Amino acid sequence: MKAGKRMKGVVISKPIIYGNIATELLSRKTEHTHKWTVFLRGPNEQDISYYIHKVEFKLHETFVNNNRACKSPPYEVTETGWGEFEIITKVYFPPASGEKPISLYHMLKLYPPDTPGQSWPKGKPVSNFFYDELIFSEPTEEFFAMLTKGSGGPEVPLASPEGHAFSVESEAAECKRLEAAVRQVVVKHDEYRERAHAAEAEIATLRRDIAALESAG
Ligand code: SLL
Repeated sequence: MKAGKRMKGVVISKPIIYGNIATELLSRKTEHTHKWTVFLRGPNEQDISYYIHKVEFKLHETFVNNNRACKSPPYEVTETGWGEFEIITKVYFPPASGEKPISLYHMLKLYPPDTPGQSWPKGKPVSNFFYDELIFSEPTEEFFAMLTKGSGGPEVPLASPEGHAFSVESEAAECKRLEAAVRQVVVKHDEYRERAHAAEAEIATLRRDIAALESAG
């Protein structure tokens, strides 16, 4: 289908969460060590299928039928396996959108982070997922209508209740942390510049002393 007229100057962004959770298999019948799920979803668990045509998850070649397609939600694949690898998640949009598919790259994580002195509780799931935004620049009129239909609810939760890692509140907290880090960098930068000036002045004095000693000798 040929895509229709594009809307000049319009940009729409859609929040998403993608990544994986994994749990260690405590009783093993094969060489498989973990059960995992890789997923793409809305940050508020909301329906995102109204602007998505299909999602493909490309797994490692060691998996049977390693290209898994989901034509409807949930956009996820659950498997068991023994190793970590990069999963390519290809998101397709409706034909009327005229949009090319978008590829997201995710490293499947099975093992908990190294925390010296602390052991990871047996059976506790490991998770590795990210907040991102799909940006649609100058969508077609048809796609604009789909993108703005939605479910009407908030796309990103305001606060972070249990299980919601990403919210307007956590974004504001992250901004504050980044601002504090920038302020610290500026302070350190000034401090090092002053030290460099002092060292340069000292070098100049020492050079003068050497020159004076040499001419005296
Ligand atoms: C590694 N480079 O060596 C990675 C590859 C591949 C993981 C990991 C297959 C499971 C099955 C599976 O888990 N592959 O046999 O169905 O760690």
